[in-house]
Amino acid sequence: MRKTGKPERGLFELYRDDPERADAVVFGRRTGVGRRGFLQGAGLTAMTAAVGAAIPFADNMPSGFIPAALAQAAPAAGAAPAATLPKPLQMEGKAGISVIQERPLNAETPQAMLDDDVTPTAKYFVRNNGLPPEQLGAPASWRITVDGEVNTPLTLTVAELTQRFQPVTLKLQLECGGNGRSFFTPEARGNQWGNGAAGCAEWTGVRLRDVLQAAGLKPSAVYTGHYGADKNLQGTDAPVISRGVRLAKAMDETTLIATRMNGEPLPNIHGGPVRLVVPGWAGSTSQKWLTRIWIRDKEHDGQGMGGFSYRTMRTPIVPGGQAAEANTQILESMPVRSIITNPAHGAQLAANTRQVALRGAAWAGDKTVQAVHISVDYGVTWAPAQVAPPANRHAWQRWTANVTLPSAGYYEIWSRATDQDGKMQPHVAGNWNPQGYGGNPINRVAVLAA
Ligand SMILES: Nc1nc2c(c(=O)[nH]1)N[C@H]1C(S)=C(S)[C@@H](COP(=O)(O)O)O[C@H]1N2
Ligand SMILES: [Mo]
Repeated sequence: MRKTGKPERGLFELYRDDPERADAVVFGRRTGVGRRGFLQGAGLTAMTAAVGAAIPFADNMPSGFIPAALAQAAPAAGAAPAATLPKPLQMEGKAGISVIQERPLNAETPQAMLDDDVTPTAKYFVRNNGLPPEQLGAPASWRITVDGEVNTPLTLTVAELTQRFQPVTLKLQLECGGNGRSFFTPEARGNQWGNGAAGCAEWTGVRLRDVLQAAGLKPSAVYTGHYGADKNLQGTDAPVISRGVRLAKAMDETTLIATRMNGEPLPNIHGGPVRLVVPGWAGSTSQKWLTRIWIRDKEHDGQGMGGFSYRTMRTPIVPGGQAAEANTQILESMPVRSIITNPAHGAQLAANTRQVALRGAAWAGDKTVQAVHISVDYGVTWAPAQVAPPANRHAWQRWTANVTLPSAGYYEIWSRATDQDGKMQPHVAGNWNPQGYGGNPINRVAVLAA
């Protein structure tokens, strides 16, 4: 959309506010009018000025390409001090986390802060659809109910839960269904997450499977429905969010009812005293402040399972176009994704740096990651990274790679993961859907080498 009456500003602002016009300035073409070729002449001069350095691989930049330095804002230099954050984030010591929304509270981890093998709680993203319960009482006396298609409905206190069932500790990767939403064009509805609505913490709890077996599943049991104690923003009694999973996922031995996170009692902000952890599936299935698991004889139809919420297209539609509800399916296992956690996007490398040691993470919902490939020349050549196996099933995988930059200048480091079935991250977020789930384009980090 052209904004009229404004003077031409820096290319960064132009790309942010009017990418089509910026594209025309840099590449000398108007969108929809056909391609004029590669970046050159005045376009190259403008792009070089905009990114602040020579562009050694400029010849490889395709027409219409928006440099990551211009398309994705770099995090502000220096981590945001905790004191400037909303109270609940301050209390958890989440310095440096990026607040996306204050009510309900939503905050993502800047990608470079996901550099730990196991994500510390102080860095872990927060995704609330409503208001966390305030009066918790004694955590051990919190009750959860299991009912529905079971032989013996159960009501268990957290103390009973942890005494009666075998404790399990696993590193499990959780990701919001909307992670990567900001990469969709046109913009999809919802929090504009980058890649940081994800993390891999160490969770301790009991297997949901063990609890369901104790209740005894009837043959009619096919699905779960999850309920929590948070309050909606409208002040009514309607559940904030109530998702569920197919029984097979509920019975997976890595699906936990968790009471501890990274060796500590589960903090309130992450659902304490007790939550579900359904690794690899859209984070909305991992009910926080868990109060009830309703075993159902059909797909659950709770808050957040209808309309376009947590639903993706069965067959692709024109991006931004009209979507039919009948053409949607509930979001389950998340698609393959890789992130570069070192260096940070926007990093200025020390003078004469030509070898860069990269670190990152990759995960693929229920699948494992088979490979991560790296390119520093806009995708013309790709080299494999060293990908570690997951610490346990459904943990994310860490990867490392070394790249050589031929000279000083502006570079983009790209990472692209491939899952065990050979599915790769696409160049741009694909299968557009109204609420922007499953956006997993290749990761691009801009760096300047002096
Ligand atoms: N009760 C309840 N559980 C919830 C939510 C919520 O709003 N209420 N949000 C869900 C969503 S969408 C995600 S991505 C994860 C986020 O967990 P976190 O805040 O611990 O990172 O919690 C899920 N569980
Ligand atoms: Mo989410």
